[in-house]
Amino acid sequence: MTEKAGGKRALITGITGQDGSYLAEHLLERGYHVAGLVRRSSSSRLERIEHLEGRVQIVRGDLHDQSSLVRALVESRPDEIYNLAAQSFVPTSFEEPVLTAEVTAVGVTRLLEAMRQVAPEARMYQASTSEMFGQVRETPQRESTPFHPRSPYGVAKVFAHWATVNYREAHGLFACSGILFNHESPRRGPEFVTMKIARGAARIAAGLDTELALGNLDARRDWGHAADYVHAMWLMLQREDPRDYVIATGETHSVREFCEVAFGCLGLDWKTHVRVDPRFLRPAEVDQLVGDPSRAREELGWSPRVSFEDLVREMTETEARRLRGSV
Ligand code: NAP
Ligand code: F7E
Repeated sequence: MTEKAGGKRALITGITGQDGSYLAEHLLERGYHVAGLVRRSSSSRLERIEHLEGRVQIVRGDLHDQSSLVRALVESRPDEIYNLAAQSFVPTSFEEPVLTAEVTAVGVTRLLEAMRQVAPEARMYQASTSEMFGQVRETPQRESTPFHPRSPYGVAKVFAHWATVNYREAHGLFACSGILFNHESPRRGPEFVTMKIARGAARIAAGLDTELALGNLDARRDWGHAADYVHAMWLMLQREDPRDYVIATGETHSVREFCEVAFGCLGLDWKTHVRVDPRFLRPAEVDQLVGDPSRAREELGWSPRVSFEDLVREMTETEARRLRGSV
C-alpha cells in the first residue's frame, strides 16, 4: 500500500478533538489537502490544532444542521470524509440523552445524506466504538460480536453504525466504520479517566493536591494510543471495498492498574491518594472490554505500536512537564 497520497482532499469532522488533531497531522504528512468542520462557539476551540494553523482549511458547520453539512462538502470537495464529531463523553450522554442522539446518531444520517446528494464518489469513515458491545456477549469482541450498548452514547453509536451500513448497501456509498476501542494520548479530554489519573497524579506529585476521587476502579478497558488508531482509519479508506474493522490492542487493564502505573512512574503509591467517590459511578456500566484486531492485522496490515505502560507513562510525564511549564 502506498504511503504517499499527494493531491487527495479530506474533510475531518471533529478536527478540534483528540483524534481529529492526530488525523489532521497524519493526512498532512501524506500530502493531503485537509479541511476541518468546526462549529461556532463563543471562544476558540482550536487549541489542539493551533500548531497546524494555515495548513488546514476551516469550514464552519454543525452536525445539527443539514445545510451546513452540504455547504461544507461543496466547499471542501473531499475525496475522503472522516466523521469523528460526536458528543463522546459517556456520563454526559446519561444527562443529555436527546442531544447525544441528535449529534452522535442522527447527525451521522445528516452527513451521509449530504454525502449522497453532493459527494457520492467520496469515501466515508464513521467513528464507531467498543461501547456498542457494552454488556459483552463474547470475549474478545470482534466484528461479528452482537451489540448490547449500556448508555445513550452507545445506543446512538449503534444507530450511526447501522446507518453507515445501510447507506453502503442501499445507495452504494463507500462508507465504513472502525469499531475503535479506547484510545488515549496527552491530548485526551480532561474528564476521561486516563487523563484524570495522569493529571491527578502529576498534581499530587507537585504538591498541588493530596487526593484524587474516581469511580469504578474495577472497570477494564483495552487502551491504545490515538496516534496508532488514526493510522487505521486512513488504511480503511485506502481499501478497494468498504469494510468494518475492530481496532484494539487485544490487552485489557483495570482502572486500578492504570493508577498503579501512573502514580508509580512519579514515585507515588496510588493507594495513599485515590479514593472512590460514588458520584463517578454510572447508572449502567461497561465492566470489561477487550478487542480482537485480527481482521485489521490480516487485511490492513495494522497493529498497535505503543504498549499500555508506555501510554500511561507518556500521559503522566507530559502532565508533570505541563505543570512545570515546560510543554
Ligand atoms: P472528542 O475529543 O470528544 O472530540 C469530539 C469532536 O466532535 C470535537 O471536535 C467536537 O467539537 C466535535 N463535535 C461535537 N459536537 C459537534 C457538533 N454538533 N457538530 C460538529 N462537531 C461536533 O472525541 P475523540 O476522543 O477525538 O473521538 C473521536 C470520535 O471517535 C468520536 O466520534 C468518538 O465518539 C469516537 N470514539 C472515540 C474513542 C476514544 O477512545 N477516543 C473510541 C471509539 C470511538 P468541539 O471541539 O467544538 O467540542
Ligand atoms: O471511562 C471508569 C468508567 O470515561 C473508562 C470514550 O472515548 O471510550 C471512552 O468511553 C472507565 C469506565 O471512557 C472514573 O466507569 C472510573 O468504566 O475514560 P472513560 P469510556 O466510558 O470507556 C469509548 C471507547 C468511547 O467511544 C467514548 O467516546 O473508567 N471510571 N472512575 C471513570 N471514568 C471517568 N470518566 N471518570 C472517573 O472518575
